[in-house]
Parts: sequence; structure tokens; C-alpha cells
Amino acid sequence: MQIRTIATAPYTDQKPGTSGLRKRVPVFQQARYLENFAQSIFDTIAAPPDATLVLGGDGRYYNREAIQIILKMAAANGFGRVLVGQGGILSTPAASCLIRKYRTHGGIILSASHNPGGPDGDFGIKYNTANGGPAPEKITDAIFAQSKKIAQYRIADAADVELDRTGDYEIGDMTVSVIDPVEAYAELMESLFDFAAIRALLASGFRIKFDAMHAVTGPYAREIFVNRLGAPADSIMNAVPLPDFGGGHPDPNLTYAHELVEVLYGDGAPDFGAASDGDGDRNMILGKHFFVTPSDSLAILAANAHLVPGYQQGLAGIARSMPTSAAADRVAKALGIPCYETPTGWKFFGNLMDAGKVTLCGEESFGTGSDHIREKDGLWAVLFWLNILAVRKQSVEAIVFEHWARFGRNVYSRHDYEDIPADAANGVMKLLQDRFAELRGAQFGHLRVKVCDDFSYTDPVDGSVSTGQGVRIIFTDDSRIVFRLSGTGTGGATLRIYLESFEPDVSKHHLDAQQALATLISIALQISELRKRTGREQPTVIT
Ligand code: G16
Repeated sequence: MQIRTIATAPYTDQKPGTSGLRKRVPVFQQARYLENFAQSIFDTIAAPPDATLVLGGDGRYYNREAIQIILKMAAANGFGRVLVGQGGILSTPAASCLIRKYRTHGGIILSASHNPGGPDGDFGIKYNTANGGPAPEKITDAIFAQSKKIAQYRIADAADVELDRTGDYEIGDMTVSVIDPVEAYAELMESLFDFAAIRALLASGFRIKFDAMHAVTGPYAREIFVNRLGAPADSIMNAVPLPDFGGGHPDPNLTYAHELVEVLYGDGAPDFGAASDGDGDRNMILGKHFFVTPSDSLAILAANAHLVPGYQQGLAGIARSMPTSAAADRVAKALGIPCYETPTGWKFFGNLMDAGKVTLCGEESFGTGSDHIREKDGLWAVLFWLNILAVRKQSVEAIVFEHWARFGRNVYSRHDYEDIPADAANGVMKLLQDRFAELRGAQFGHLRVKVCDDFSYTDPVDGSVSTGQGVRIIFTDDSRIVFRLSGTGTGGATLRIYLESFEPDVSKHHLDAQQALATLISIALQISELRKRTGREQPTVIT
């Protein structure tokens, strides 16, 4: 096999965001673009000779082409073996599971998560380390630095590998093992949850609907819910992964998963609904005519973890991202365990989990997971809920209301303003930062500002510091408004406003969140001059 060293010139825009490098497909299709980034990863991680790598993606447009290129580059860079999901498919949690199970050097995941796919959609690539989690900032920063000075990449002259049949193939001295993408993951799920109890629940007439949104979880959901748990085949919708996700936006929230929402809010609705995103790490949980916010979901999973076999031994601690509501903090307090507040991005949970400080983690961005892997995990969250429902034999709504009655309700909402000009978005953030002094102590009706700052985080394990992680305006009653720019979009900027207040009064727990948060919403719009600066009257998405 001939290995070619090809001269290249750097691209200047290969800075990984919240979760890897995400760009439009045509950007990745430029000559040497993918190759430059992949080589920058290989140069940075400096894997020992004959190391093993996991490789797969969410099946979006350009997945297969990218896999063939990366396989040939891995062979040229001295890897001994690459484990690839059949058809190039691996959900992000399954990739994390495989890295850990086979103790590989790391893995490359091809996904732009919840962003749309297709020839004009998004593509993405990220590196996960040997613990199975997204590379921490010191590695992604080093990859970016390397991408700015790269001068050559290495690639093997070899034929494409047959990705659709499982088995071992050779590229020179490197073995490519094409494996079933579902099996190891399904086994891990079976080891954590009481499948017999869930099977009995489903056999009792409890109806579920899972929306795979034409993305990667279809085959996983079919194996787990239908084959292993006995759910009827029509419990799963949009279950065939398509390169363009059927033209949809595979983001499991009330706006983009509207097909599922209509089913769960319609006549004769099933008892439980859930959706996952492009790469299978996000989840949305619905009851009959009822939506569970991701922040509440984390708190409820934590409060009920003792009902689930994999977590019966207790939780070491909980972690949540800063913009996520403090509902989980209340549960942690009741359990007498620590609760950590990190910046947005799953990569910040890895150190805490590796150090045994936390068992459950969650984010308002529809991500929940545990230390069973080092990624958030959509189907895991669905199974956790089903396990709780099987034991408690109550409706989703009843479980949530009982939770609020015990802990109080952290009323929560996120307003997203998507695809606004970057200048306008940066202008809003700058204005807020310039106003810190003026806002501290300011009175808005009955609310007075207690803290106003830009969130920064010192990792308690390795001492690394991350600054500029979102503007917080916290009032004396602990209600708060957070402004943050998304780090996952590819077009313009997405400005997120996170709103939270606490309601201890049970008689007000049924109130609509938008109504309950109306005062905070109007303060947010006022102090940010958002409408004037962006020309937007309404958010694009409200969750
Ligand atoms: C990624 C990260 C998450 C993060 C989310 C939102 O999710 O893995 O940890 O919460 O982005 O990020 P942002 O608010 O910056 O858009 P995913 O599912 O896109 O990989």
C-alpha cells in the first residue's frame, strides 16, 4: 500500500465550537478541508503505533464519503485498527460506549447533531478521547492551533472499504472492523435498566411513541423498544435514518418535533412520547398532553434513581450546565450529595465523572446522561423514564406534579433567536456586559438584581479555567435571566435567553411557564434592547 504525503495550506476557520467542528456541507467539500482537520486531530493526539480508533456518524449527507477519507488517513497515520459502525452509522452515545468497551485510543464522530442535513445542510466532526467523552478544551484548542499551521496530510492509496457488510477488511497494515452499531449499546442499556419491568408495562397496554426524526436512533430504537421490550412496531416513527433527515430539523423540542407533539397532544394520545436528535444524544420527554422540561427531567431522574437497577447503589453527585435550572440542585440537597454547575457543553462533565464526583449530568438543551458513558444519551433517558413509570405506575404528569409538590417548581423556559446577524448578537452581549455596573442592585418592580456577571468556571479536577460562558442576571429571590450565544450553529448567530424563577406554592404549579415568567421576559427584552438591535419581535423557538 502506498502512503501519500500531500501538501496542503491551512484554513483559518477550523475552530471547534461547543461540540466539534460544524460547518455547512459545501464547506467540508472544499478541497483538503476535511483532510486538514482530520490530520490536525491525528497530529494533536499523537496516538501510539497500532492504536485503535472508533469511527462512525449519524448517517447525514457526506457521512460515507468522510468515513472513507478518514479510514485511509488513519491507515496512513499508523493506526492498527478502526471500529466502524455498519453503513457508517454510530450514534454518539454508541460511539462513546464502544470507545470505553474496547478501551480504544479514542474515536471520531461525524455529526452536526440536531442541525439539518443534506447537500446544503450541516456536517460536523469531533474527536472523543479514551474515556469516551468529547475532547476537553485543551485538546480542541490544540487541534485548532494545528489546523492553522498544517502543511501536509497523509493518506493511503487504497480502495474504499465495504461499509455495509460486517466483517474485517484491510487497508495496508490496518484492520477495519465493520461492526453492528447497535449491539454493544443495547447490551449496556439492558445492564442498567429493568427490562422485565418495562416489558410488563408495555404489555399492560401502556402505549409509547418514539420519534427518531429520520436520524440515527431509528435502528437503536427498533432493537431496544420493539425487539427487546416487545413494543408494537408502530411505537416508533420516522425510524429510517436518511441523509437529509427527510428534510426535517432533527432537534427534539416542541417546535421541530411537532409531528410527535401533535400525536401526544391529540385525541387518543399515547401515555408516553419521546424524541431524539440527529446523533442520538438528546432527548425530549412528553406525557399525554404534557411536556417535561429537560431541567425538570434531570431532577426527576435523580430523585427516582433508587428505583432503577443501575443506580440503586446511590448517586455520587449531580452536575448541570449553568443555564440549566436549579431543580436538580434541590434534589441533590435532599439526597445530601454535591451538585456542580459547569459551562454549557458536555465536555465539562467528563472530568467530574472520571473523578467519581458525579453520576448524573444534564443540560437544558435536551441532554441527560450518566457515567455509564461520557456523552449525553437520548435513549438512555427514555429508558430511565420508562423504568420509573414501570415502577411507579403513575402518569408522567402525575410524577412531575408530585415532584414539584415535594421540591417546589423551578419554572423555566428558553427563548432562542436563531440566525440573526453576528454583529447584532455580539452587540446585545456587549451592551449587557457594559451595563454590569448599572444593573447591579437595580430594581425592576419587586425584583432586585443581586448578581450580574459573565459566568466563569474553574474545573475542580484539573483547575482549568473557562471564562465568558454567558451573562447572568440573578435577582435577590434567585430568579434569573441568562444570555448566551450558541456555540453550535453554522449560520449567523443564535442568541439564547434562559429564564428561571422558583414557585414553592403548589396552587400555582399548573401555571403556564410563559405566563409565570412574563415579568422576567419583559425585563430581558428591555435591558438587552434585543428587539431594536435584531429587528426580531418573537423568538424562533421557545422551549
Ligand atoms: C452540544 C453540546 C451540549 C450543549 C449543546 C448546546 O449539543 O454537546 O453539551 O448543551 O451543544 O450548545 P449551544 O447552546 O452552544 O448551541 P449537541 O447535541 O449539539 O452535540
